[in-house]
Amino acid sequence: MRKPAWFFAMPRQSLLVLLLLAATVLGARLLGSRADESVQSTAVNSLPVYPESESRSLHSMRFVNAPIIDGYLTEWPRIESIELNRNTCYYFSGRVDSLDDLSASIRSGWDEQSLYLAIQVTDNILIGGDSVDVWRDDSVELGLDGLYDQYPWGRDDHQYTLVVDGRMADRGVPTTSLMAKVQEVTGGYNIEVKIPVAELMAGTPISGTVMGFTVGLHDDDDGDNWDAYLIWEGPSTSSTPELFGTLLFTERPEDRLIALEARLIKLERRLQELLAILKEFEQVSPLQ
Ligand SMILES: [Ca+2]
Ligand SMILES: [Ca+2]
Ligand SMILES: [Ca+2]
Ligand SMILES: [Ca+2]
Repeated sequence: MRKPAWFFAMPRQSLLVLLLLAATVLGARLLGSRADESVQSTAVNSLPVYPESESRSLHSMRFVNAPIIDGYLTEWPRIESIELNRNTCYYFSGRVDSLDDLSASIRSGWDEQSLYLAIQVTDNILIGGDSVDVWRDDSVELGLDGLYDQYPWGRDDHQYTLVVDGRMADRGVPTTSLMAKVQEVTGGYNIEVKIPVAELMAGTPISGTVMGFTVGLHDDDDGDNWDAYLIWEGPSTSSTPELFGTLLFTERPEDRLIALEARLIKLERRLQELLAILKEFEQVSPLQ
């Protein structure tokens, strides 16, 4: 690549100062990150490592390795979960005979690109595909207020429906934005879903990001319309984000360390690139 004239005209001292400045800026950014890490570590450490889900909030755990979206949940750690049933829900309609009839366990994880959910639904009779409307069959609804602004109609707001037969919708309209897989199991079905962060917020989440969140469960045991509907937090999964619970993005200190190491490797590569440029400059332009 040809270098501009000013590059050759630049005295060696100035060039070294420039490189030093670049290294200082990169170092400062890294140290800043470390400072942030320290503050955030304190926040994380003040929480139990894997607490039971408290009312109205679920901790979403940072994943170093993204789960494979195949409906099998064996790679998911035993992290905090929401236990959703007729006794724990905020809203309930219809008839639920027992926990075997309708209940669910929900876990969540995240990385910089995606939000992940593992949903294990207990439902003794599975009905999918007999109704056109996704909410009239066995299905899970995820209500998300990505910006946590408690306004329900922004681009950050979604009501994703995942049906036992694999259909996916956003506010009842079929969507291809998600990656999800359903596996029927004895006594119910499991769903593994990956939601692009870009659907929910600008930029990337960090430990400490908060989103409005709730989960709904529809049960159909005899075809036609649903028989029961329950919601974790709020009377609706689409229009009442002010009554949603929250999803709290967090990470374990050991995962934070792995992420920091990856950033250090990146920084080292960038410094190597700068040094290579300096070496090339010295070879091309004799310095005073
Ligand atoms: Ca999996
Ligand atoms: Ca919103
Ligand atoms: Ca059912
Ligand atoms: Ca139905």
